[in-house]
Amino acid sequence: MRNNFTDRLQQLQNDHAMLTERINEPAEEFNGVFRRYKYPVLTAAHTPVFWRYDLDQNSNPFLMERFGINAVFNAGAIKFGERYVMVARVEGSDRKSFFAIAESPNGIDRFRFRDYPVTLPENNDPDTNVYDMRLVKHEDGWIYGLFCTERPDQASPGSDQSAAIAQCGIVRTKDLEKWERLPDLVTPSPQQRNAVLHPEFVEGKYAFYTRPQDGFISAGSGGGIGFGMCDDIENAVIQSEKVIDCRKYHTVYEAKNGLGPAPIKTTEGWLHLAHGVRNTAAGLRYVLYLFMTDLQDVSRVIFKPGGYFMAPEGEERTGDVSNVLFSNGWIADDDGTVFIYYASSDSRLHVAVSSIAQLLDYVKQTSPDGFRSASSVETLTAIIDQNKLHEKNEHLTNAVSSIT
Ligand code: M1P
Repeated sequence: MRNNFTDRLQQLQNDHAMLTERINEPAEEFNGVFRRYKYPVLTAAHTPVFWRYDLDQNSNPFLMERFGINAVFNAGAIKFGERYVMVARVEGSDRKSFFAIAESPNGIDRFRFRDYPVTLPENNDPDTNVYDMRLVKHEDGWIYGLFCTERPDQASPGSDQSAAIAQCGIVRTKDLEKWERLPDLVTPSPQQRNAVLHPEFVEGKYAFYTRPQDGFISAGSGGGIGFGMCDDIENAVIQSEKVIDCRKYHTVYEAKNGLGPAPIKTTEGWLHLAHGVRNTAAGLRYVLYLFMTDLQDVSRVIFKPGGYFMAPEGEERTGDVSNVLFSNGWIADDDGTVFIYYASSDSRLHVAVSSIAQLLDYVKQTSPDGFRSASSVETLTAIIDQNKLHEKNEHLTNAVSSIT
């Protein structure tokens, strides 16, 4: 028995070390916009062995898990000094999520969890479940974390144990160690998920992207990416939300949508990454899309390519909630590299790498959604015409140069 315990523990520790020290490799496939990486950057198996097991043979003679981790997904991300840091959503086997910080030296591999998860301060209304933190370094000097706090819906009949209210919780920190909890964001909407803080003041106010929604799951009469402002982040009340990117019939964001991470500022506008949801016979399908807003009027969409930017592929398509890609974290490095952290099927976290130049090219040069099949054919015909003309010109140039 003794050997068995020791051997198994050694094996667990070796496996964990191999996983967390493994060098990631770029995937072969490249679409010109981003490149996926072969291995997920964080999974349940990345959580420390000493989180999951009691390592004392006397109290755990069978070396069994004492704390099950179901999934690691939907992480906020930030560059902190030279480290690439994620605040991941870790979900236990009891379905409760919590936040834990993992850090990497290069943004693509060797993410390691800190020894302890984040002990999140609470306000007077305790959170039942917390998830999907958006991290943003605001120009006021604080790093803010906006997340979803979920509590039971007291107004619903007692027989319905799934009725919940989602609201936006707010914490802030300077060092990613000590967190200060602020009152939850107040908006006109009965439900609030996917709220994001804009990194700069707008007209001297704090600006938020929101997602007005009637129900916990369903957008109802609401939905769309909203925008609102408030004077005081320590008591954040948004009096009115305007929808800046709405749901639309027969698009990839027909059922609902929500902003991902805080936008990235470029010389040409603010780049936004969002998720769009549509309903299918196989259930909801979540994909990622990009758009850009104006530098002066941050709530004005100036470019929005049609369709999705990224959709679940291969193994990404299966997991706890299958057919889902979700992102609430990306990091723009000083050299223009962009690390996009996305989760697949509410189960694991991946990285895809792009650059500001590629993302700008993509948002500016990809045709917008024409909302009808005929308009898709028009767009495609124009591309084919242009390529045929280009081919003809190449032939002519080659013919002329072979004569001269
Ligand atoms: O299960 C898919 C996603 O569902 C929710 O997102 P949304 O509010 O847009 O429907 C969130 O619970 C998210 O965490 C989850 O990944």
